[in-house]
Parts: sequence; structure tokens; C-alpha cells
Amino acid sequence: MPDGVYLPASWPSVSVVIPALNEARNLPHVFARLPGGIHEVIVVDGHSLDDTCAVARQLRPDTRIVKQTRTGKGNALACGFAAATGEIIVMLDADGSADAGEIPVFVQALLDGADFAKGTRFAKGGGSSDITQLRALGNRALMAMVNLGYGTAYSDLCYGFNVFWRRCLPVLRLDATTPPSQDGAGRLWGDGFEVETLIAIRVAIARLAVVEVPSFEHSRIHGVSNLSAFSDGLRVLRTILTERHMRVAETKTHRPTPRTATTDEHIDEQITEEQMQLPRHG
Ligand SMILES: Nc1nc2c(ncn2[C@@H]2O[C@H](COP(=O)(O)OP(=O)(O)OP(=O)(O)O)[C@@H](O)[C@H]2O)c(=O)[nH]1
Ligand SMILES: [Mg+2]
Repeated sequence: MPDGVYLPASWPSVSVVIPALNEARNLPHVFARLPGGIHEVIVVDGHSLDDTCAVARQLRPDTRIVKQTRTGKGNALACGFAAATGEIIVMLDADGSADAGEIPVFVQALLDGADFAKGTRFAKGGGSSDITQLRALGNRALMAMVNLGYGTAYSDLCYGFNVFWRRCLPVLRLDATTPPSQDGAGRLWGDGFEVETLIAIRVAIARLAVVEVPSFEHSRIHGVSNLSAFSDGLRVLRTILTERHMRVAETKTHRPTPRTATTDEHIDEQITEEQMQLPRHG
């Protein structure tokens, strides 16, 4: 654990969900940065060909290993969230790019009243040594579409370091259980890297209190990225368009839904910055 970083015993229980695909060499660094006092660490293995699971258990014998039901980071997160038992869930990458030492700052944002603490590399205090110019450009364009289409004021969109109350899970509507289809690649919508955008949109539509937390993204330590800027960028774009389309369609049907669901009479109203509790960054 980073020197002296310990979650106070009085804090709610925290589950850390780590999607990992061939990250054996990076896990030692990731685990070393975990603060003390974590309720559980869940590694969601994407059927890794290396020693990811063995290394995780070696580093921390109480690590819970979850096998994902389909393929992709999004499915891994859905499976990890479904298995989590803590009051708070942390989404943490396994490649060493996210610093688990930042977890207390995210949790503090929840304790201060947020439902969802969304990491941002592009607010004061945040940054990245990992993002390429192409990805930064794509991220900015896609983020502008989300902000325009959903009335949000996000300063970052495709960033995987987020922390939220487990009670908010129903809002995300992620499917952890459907078996893979036999015909296609075995992926459902939301199973890929578009999951972060899907989550960002669904928490906005549900009007959760979202607070952005500046975060620094380090470079992946070992191995290569699983993300393709073009094909995954297109999936993100399709997510933005599809979710908006679904939202409009649901509004028209006026189906009764739970309070946290994405559909209500006024769902097409713009969500204001105040409702989102997004900070303004100068
Ligand atoms: N379980 C599981 N984890 C995955 C899968 N795809 C990616 N991951 C994990 O998700 C996290 C993010 O994936 P990366 O490949 O680092 O993608 P990225 O962070 O967008 O790309 P870089 O910035 O280049 O590292 C890492 O911890 C991966 O191991 C998958 O199909 N299954
Ligand atoms: Mg990465």
C-alpha cells in the first residue's frame, strides 16, 4: 500500500473491481498502490493466457477472482459489479495507468454527497502521460456530443477510473448473466470499451449527482493496449446515438418505470449543471 494511505475504519466498505486481460506483470504495481482498509479486491479475468489470476492471489490471497461471462472490458466490469458486496464500488484498470492511491479522494467525493465520482484527466489537477493526440481529439469530440445531447458538462468521457455507491447499480443496467451468442463475437452492447460512455450517459439521464474528480493517468507499464482508436471510437459514437434514440423512444411510450430509471415524463429536458453537480473548472 502507498505509505500511510489507509481508509478510515468509519468509512463505508469499498470494493475494488479490476478488469484484467493478461496483466500479470502490471498487477504488482497496481496492488502496491491500493490503500489499506479495502473491503475486497475483485479481479475480473478475461480468460488471460498469462498468470494474471495466480499473480493476483499471490499478491493478496483474499483476492476474489471472477470469470467474465462474455468478452470485453464492459462485460468484465458488469460481472465484477454484480459480484461486489461493498457499499462503494471502484472501477480500476489493471495496466498501472490508474493510481489506486487516488481512491480516498474519490470516496471523499461520495461522502460529500455525490452518487458518482467520475475521474477526469482534463480538469485542473488531472493529467495523462498515456493518451495519444488522436485519442485526446476523439475523446473531446465525443464528449462534446454527449454534453450537447444529454445536457452534461463533462470534461472527460472515455476514462475508466470512477467510483460510485453500489446502490446506484440498477441505473447502469449492465447485463452480467446473458450467455454469449453462438453466432457473433459473443459480445452484447456495452460489453466493449464503450462501457464508460454508456455509464456516463446513464448516470446523467438518471440525474445522479455526478462530481468530477481530477485524476492523473499514467502510461501502461507492460504490454499493449487492447483498444483500437477507430473501431472502439465508432462503438462509442454508436453508444451516444443509440442511447439518445432509446431515450426518446422510451419517452414516447410513457412506460411506468422506477424512480431511478431513464424514462420519465420530462426525460428530454436538459439536465442542468446544478442537477449534475458538476464543478466548473477555470
Ligand atoms: N477482463 C477483461 N479485461 C479487459 C478486457 N479488455 C481490456 N481489459 C482490461 O481493461 C483495462 C483497460 O484496457 P486497456 O487495454 O489498458 O485499454 P486502454 O486503457 O483504453 O488503453 P491504453 O491507454 O493504451 O492502455 C485493462 O486493465 C485491461 O486489462 C477484456 O476483454 N476482459
Ligand atoms: Mg490502459
